[in-house]
Amino acid sequence: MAKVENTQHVEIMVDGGYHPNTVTLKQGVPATLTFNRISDAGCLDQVQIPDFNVFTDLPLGDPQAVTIDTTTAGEHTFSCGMNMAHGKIVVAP
Ligand SMILES: [Cu+2]
Repeated sequence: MAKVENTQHVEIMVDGGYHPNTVTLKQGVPATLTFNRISDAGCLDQVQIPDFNVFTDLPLGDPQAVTIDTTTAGEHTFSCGMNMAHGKIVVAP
């Protein structure tokens, strides 16, 4: 019997950009992204993921967890509050 992973978790460092800036998640497995802003560089004090109605402030040095709905396969962009720095979430089977 194949091993079943029942959660997935990715940490994204925010330091003037997003590292990594593309995150691949397995469809159907509950997912959490943690945005950890470690630098004051740039204007990344808020992250938005419009497809999931996420608009979260990122206090410096205070990691923020965001739950991602992986029910449906697809691609979703995220960005800073001013839509200047970008990243992408890929939900794939
Ligand atoms: Cu910005």
